[in-house]
Amino acid sequence: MTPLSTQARDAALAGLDGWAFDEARNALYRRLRFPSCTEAVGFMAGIAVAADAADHHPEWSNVHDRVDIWLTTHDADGVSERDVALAGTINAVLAGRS
Ligand code: HBI
Repeated sequence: MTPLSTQARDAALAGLDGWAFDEARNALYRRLRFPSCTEAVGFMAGIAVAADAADHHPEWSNVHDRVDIWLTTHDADGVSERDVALAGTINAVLAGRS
């Protein structure tokens, strides 16, 4: 799998609310906060189902009400369309919560 060019990645990011490029991890990055730890972990459980279905998985960490997410494609050694798609899924799930 091939990574997106810098130009294509920036164009994708322009359409992805809340996401940035993390140079150090060569990944799309977003930090989220939830009303509680339970809701943060519940969100992660929902995304895990979608990630398994797509066979594409986030790198993430949870501390209390905070979830940090990095999306990168190991097979491409960088950000690919699969990361853009998963970021879009995550944003859609978040939009559905409010
Ligand atoms: N998740 N983020 C990410 N990147 C991958 O390259 C990846 C994955 N999940 C599953 C997966 N690749 C598999 O297709 C391979 O590990 C076999």
